Amino acid sequence: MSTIRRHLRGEVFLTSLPVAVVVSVILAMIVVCAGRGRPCQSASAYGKATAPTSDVPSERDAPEVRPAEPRKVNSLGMQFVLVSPGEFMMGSALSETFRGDDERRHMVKITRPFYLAVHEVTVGQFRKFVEATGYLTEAERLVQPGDAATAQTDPLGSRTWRDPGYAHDDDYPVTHVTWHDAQRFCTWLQSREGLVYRLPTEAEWEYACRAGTTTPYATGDSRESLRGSANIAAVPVEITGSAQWDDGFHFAAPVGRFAPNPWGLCDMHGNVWEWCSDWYDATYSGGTATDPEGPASGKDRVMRGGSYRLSHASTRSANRAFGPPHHFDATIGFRVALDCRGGVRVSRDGPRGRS
Ligand SMILES: [Ca+2]
Ligand SMILES: [Ca+2]
Repeated sequence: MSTIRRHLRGEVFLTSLPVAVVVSVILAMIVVCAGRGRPCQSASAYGKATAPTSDVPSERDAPEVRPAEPRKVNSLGMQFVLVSPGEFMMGSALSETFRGDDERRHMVKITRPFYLAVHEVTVGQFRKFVEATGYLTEAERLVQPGDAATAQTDPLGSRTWRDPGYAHDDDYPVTHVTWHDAQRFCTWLQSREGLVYRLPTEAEWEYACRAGTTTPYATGDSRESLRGSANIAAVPVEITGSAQWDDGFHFAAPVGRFAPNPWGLCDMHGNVWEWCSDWYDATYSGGTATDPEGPASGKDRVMRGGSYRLSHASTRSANRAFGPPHHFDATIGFRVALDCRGGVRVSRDGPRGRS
């Protein structure tokens, strides 16, 4: 189909890299399937995993976070901005370039304020979680050093958050984390601070990404508008017909290296994909247009924002991607939301705010 051809022609191309790295990236591209670069790697490539449940706390109350402060910093040093209620047009206009069929434009109301992390969760923050709990990510439990099968599937994808396959430090976004891993991090943070940490819903994510804008990107209409605001992939002029993109990073960049959006959030466009709490549904069904939370069940979880491995097409505010909740690779991370309301409801899937 045309969308797949578009992806193979133009979505990813990293230049000025060692041959081995380029080969690795091309192999990685093969496992990124569907129209606009959706990392929907099948479960079979990594084997099956079951969501760990041993450290899920039981239901209990938590102190209320009053949404009075426009910014907060938690005990890990994570910065948050207050996202106020409002309404916006979710999805994309029919005329939007690179638009997907699952981006039906519709009004969404966000009635509850929440805090959203300024940055993607970093390696250093995730390390504190691991050191405190002894947690092993699903990638660590599945990936065996020298495992020929996983190495052939995706040389970078078969690594773990400890060694993502490129130079990094604690300020880089954590990668190779599954949706389950992200939930465990939220559960731990909730236990540590007695506050409701969770993944943002898909609607909350797009609302915050747009930050009041209606253009394909919070920065404007074009790839050029993203300059200085997003870490995306270089795309050669022979593919796009326009100038090659160079933002200084072939792989992930330390969080916050690029300019924030109008609401103070960094890397909503690009750097690493971000898991959302919702099950994916192509029609946005399963919820009303007021504080929608997605379908009650499903096969894949939503991820948003594109990554350093894909072009501007995948980092559009409305672009939707998805993958099995046990999927991981070198381009997937997450950011967390903090509820403004008291009370914690913990399910097998992780913490959610009380309605
Ligand atoms: Ca880049
Ligand atoms: Ca991102």
